[in-house]
Amino acid sequence: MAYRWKNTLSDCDVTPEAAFLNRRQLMAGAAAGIGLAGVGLPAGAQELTANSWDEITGYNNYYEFGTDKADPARYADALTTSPWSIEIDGFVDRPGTYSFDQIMDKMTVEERLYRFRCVEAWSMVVPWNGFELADLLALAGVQADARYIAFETALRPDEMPGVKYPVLDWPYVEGLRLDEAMHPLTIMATGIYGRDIPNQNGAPLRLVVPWKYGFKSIKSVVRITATKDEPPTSWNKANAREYGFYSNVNPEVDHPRWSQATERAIGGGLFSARKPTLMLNGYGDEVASLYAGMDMRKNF
Ligand SMILES: Nc1nc2c(c(=O)[nH]1)N[C@H]1C(S)=C(S)[C@@H](COP(=O)(O)O)O[C@H]1N2
Ligand SMILES: [Mo]
Repeated sequence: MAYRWKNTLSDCDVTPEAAFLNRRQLMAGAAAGIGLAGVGLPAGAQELTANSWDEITGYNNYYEFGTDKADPARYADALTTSPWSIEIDGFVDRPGTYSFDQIMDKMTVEERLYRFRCVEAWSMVVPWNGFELADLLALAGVQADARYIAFETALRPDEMPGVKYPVLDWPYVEGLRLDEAMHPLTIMATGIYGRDIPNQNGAPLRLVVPWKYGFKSIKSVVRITATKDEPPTSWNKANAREYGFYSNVNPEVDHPRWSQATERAIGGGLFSARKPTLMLNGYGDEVASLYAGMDMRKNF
């Protein structure tokens, strides 16, 4: 992998996990509740143990490269991630093509240790590096008329062996309500363990919305559009009965074909027992107010 962009850690190239963990230990001595990632570290976050680099980068969903969990790690190397640019359009003051480097010059990259819960009922804990989506949206200047943000993944048949199969209606698209997109927990991830994010995890930058099922966290984003209407989303288009627009993690609303009450924590060997799934994936204190008065069963 080319180290085209340095994330926050400088000493991580050799032993990223060790460097990260040492740093976390140092930070643990600092006053709890402030500093490090600020709002990005909810109460109890210090108790989270990150999954290993190998787990995070070896067990993936990125259907453009195949539907097996090992396919992205096998095939995503073919994706050209440099140069990269994002088209930002729709209801914004400064629409246009923003190069990845141009964006990174302006953004503040920080560490965010987040729970990650796939709708398939497995989970990991990932030490992302990234910046707040709100800061990128501010660069483009979202207009008062906008109510949603739509996202699109690159579509490169020459580089993506999976897109010859009509598993989804390519390109992969996703969307958030504007207030969800602007929430400080919502980031664009550019790294993991202080290293550039690997292709299989969505290089060079992907959305991460930690209180929603993993499929909302769209990878390798090439277009961001501010819209008035709720944008179409890939899994909803594929099966509207099973996958809604909101897709908030909710142990009380089962998938039509399986329970969402518990999850299988990837890794951990003997200790990889199922654990209870938390409402809004444990981020309720931060985001429950976004859904006040909304029926989470209807708006699943
Ligand atoms: N473009 C694109 N983005 C995607 C997907 C995909 O297939 N294509 N899979 C989603 C799903 S179902 C999950 S669980 C997460 C997986 O992210 P990870 O491989 O980094 O764990 O990516 C999401 N983003
Ligand atoms: Mo997923």
